[in-house]
Amino acid sequence: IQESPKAQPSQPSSITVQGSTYQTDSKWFNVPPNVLSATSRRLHLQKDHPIYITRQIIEASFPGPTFKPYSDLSPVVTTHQNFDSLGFPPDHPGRARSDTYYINGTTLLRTHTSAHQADTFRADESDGYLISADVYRRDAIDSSHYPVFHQMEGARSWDRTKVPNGNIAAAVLKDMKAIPGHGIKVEDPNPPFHPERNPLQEAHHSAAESEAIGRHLKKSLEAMVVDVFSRAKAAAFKADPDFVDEPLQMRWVEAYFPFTSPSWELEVYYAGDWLEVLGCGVVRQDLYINAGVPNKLGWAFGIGIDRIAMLLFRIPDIRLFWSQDERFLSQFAGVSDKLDTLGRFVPFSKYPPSPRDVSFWLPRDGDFHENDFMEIVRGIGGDTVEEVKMFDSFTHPKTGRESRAYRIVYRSWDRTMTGEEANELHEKVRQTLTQKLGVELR
Ligand code: FA5
Ligand code: MG
Repeated sequence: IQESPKAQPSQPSSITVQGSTYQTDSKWFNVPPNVLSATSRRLHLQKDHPIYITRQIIEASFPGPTFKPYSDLSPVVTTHQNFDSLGFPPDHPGRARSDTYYINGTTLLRTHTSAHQADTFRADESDGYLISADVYRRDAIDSSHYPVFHQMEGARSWDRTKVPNGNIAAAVLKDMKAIPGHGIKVEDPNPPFHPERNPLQEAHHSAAESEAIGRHLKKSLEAMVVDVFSRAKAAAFKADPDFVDEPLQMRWVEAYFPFTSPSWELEVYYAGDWLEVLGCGVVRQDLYINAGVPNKLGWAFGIGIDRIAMLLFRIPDIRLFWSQDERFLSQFAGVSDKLDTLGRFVPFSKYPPSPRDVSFWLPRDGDFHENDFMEIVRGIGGDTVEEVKMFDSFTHPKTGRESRAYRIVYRSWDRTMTGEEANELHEKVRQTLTQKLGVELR
């Protein structure tokens, strides 16, 4: 059978996720088999898995009854839940099929736990919530990015009609006293809000209210990261009393999200680089208004659980979480029931990498999305692909065509790969690129 260029992976007419069946639509469906099968793994619910343990530890910083935990919401949501309810404009790039896994035109695999914000603000009467879940994104391939990962959404609200004298700022600052302090200097050169980059929601919040909520938010999240690090340090000392750790370094960076303002991201210094661990901000008042609770206001955050787990256990590569190898899983046995037995991950010896390069001319119609390329590589190489990186690109001065060169590093975590095996995978990648993306190999 001859495959037509850019043909989609053979498409089932319906798929079943967590026991529910959904009709697919040939214009939108783009979920490859490896991603679809990951919907049943639910690592955040698998006792003693490092993602589960990390969830437990983060949840300990946001205890009940103030925060109500949820961890069993289906990954299949509507475009309304994932985007519209949060104020994403119709042309937002995150909606593109190059970035998001669609089942049909109105149904997708959630790209973030924020997809449940609007519903939870509407249904939940408590002062706060935590939502842990698997999320799905077409994205780059390297040691901290994987198409399936885990997030925890947290939100904390105050009700104007329920605080003394309706004074939100005072109530928030009073509640802030309950958050453990720390002596660590955090880089935060950002003003509490900025008229263009990070505006105060003037129609709804006073400067004092927004500032108090922002301070409560940052203090809560810093306390959580400090707690994670002190547990990681204790684990390391147990393993090696001479252990000397790098001091914890954190910094706040201004950010933009359609559903918070002002907004920030928190970065932690890890393995020689700043690693973004979460996004957060003061909730857009429209969300509360649309949820029928206009008197509430507060903050929300979304944290990458996998990234925190990497910091906690010093796990060097995000693919390891998907390993079913006993040498990996047995290292965490029993920890969920006794968090103080937490140990540090002992990496199994690294196998040699097999880097292979591929260079090609982009299609003449200019229709090339890097994530399509990433997915083909992942679809063929699976978890043996460690990293895909562009190392050269240029435009031909006469023809105007663009050429790209990528390095693909093949390396398994559980076994030695032969050079031949890498060659075979790479050859298959090269062929598939021409068939499916219409590129011309060089
Ligand atoms: C969001 O997803 C927002 N929903 C976060 C948010 C929630 C903001 C509530 C405001 C209020 P972002 O795309 O930056 O934001 O992702 C949040 C975190 O998920 C990142 O900081 C990172 O830790 C993690 N993350 C993002 N992409 C990946 C990936 N491909 N693999 C692993 N972790 C990832
Ligand atoms: Mg981000």
